[in-house]
Amino acid sequence: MNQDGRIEGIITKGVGGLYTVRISDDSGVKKVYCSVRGIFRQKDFVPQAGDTVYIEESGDVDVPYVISAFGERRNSLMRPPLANVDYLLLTFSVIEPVPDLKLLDKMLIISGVLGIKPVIIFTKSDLGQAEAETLSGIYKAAGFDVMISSPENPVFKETLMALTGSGIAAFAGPSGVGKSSLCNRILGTRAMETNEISVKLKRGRHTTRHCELHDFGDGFITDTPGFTSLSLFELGISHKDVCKGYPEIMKHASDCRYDDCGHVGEDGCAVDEAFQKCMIDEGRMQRYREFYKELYDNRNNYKRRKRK
Ligand SMILES: Nc1nc2c(ncn2[C@@H]2O[C@H](COP(=O)(O)OP(=O)(O)OP(=O)(O)O)[C@@H](O)[C@H]2O)c(=O)[nH]1
Ligand SMILES: [Mg+2]
Ligand SMILES: [Zn+2]
Repeated sequence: MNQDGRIEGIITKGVGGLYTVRISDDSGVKKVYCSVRGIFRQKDFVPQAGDTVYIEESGDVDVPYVISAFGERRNSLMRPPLANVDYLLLTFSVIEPVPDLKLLDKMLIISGVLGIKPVIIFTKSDLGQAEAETLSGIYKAAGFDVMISSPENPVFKETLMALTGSGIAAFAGPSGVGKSSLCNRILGTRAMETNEISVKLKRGRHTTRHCELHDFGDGFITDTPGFTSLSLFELGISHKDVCKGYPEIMKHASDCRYDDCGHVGEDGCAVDEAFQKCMIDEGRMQRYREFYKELYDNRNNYKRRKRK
């Protein structure tokens, strides 16, 4: 408890304006239900799982506490909807659904911009061992931590725990890739309903709708709802930030002739030179250039519209 009588906690789940907050006091760790003071609703501020909060007794038997203050956020994500994320477990199946590498690269850019450590997990290697190995090779060579998972050889709890330490780790990725299945195995529960894919829709009935932080080692892990689209422009990401998702490009950037080189065909570009020598994967390079050009054009169109 703080001097002013407030108790510090962390939101582990929020549904319909009611929040579960994990607190620890002399009697140990417990989870309590909380509402949130009206002032935060008026400000259009949306509390998220992962938020540090300060709570007070409300006097209401059904919802015994109220959140009266929030700690500063290190970061906040819309997809998945979470705050203070330390690790994103970017989960993509190698087959069914086929991996959307543009989405994966966008998530890597966002991780880089927000200072979140990404860990890539390619699932369903039982359906495509060769595909899993190819993809894993590409992303490992780029400089990322990559794991391969199948029902027979899932990602081990201990391996993941050693990586994520005391932080907040969140699964993220498209629907139907196996996030909930893996989360259940790691936590040893059936807490997350999994999504049995219907053959026709290739979408399941038990698609995840909420985030909920579960104790994991000294930190937390959460399953999250799947998503299929993401706009870097709408998230305010600049063309200059795209390289933050491409460590293999950043590695060469300091050798480019111009300090502000965009690595999109300039003279004396050391990244292009490395690419010509096959030191950078072709697909990754193409996606980098596509995002860079798209964001550069969007910015200029936006400026032009503002001038009118
Ligand atoms: N063959 C195979 N199937 C898997 C694997 N992992 C999960 N599945 C199946 O894929 C389907 C979707 O799994 P979920 O865990 O519900 O997927 P999800 O990513 O949580 O989906 P959303 O909640 O909609 O985002 C289920 O039928 C799982 O049994 C895997 O490694 N191999
Ligand atoms: Mg799920
Ligand atoms: Zn360059």
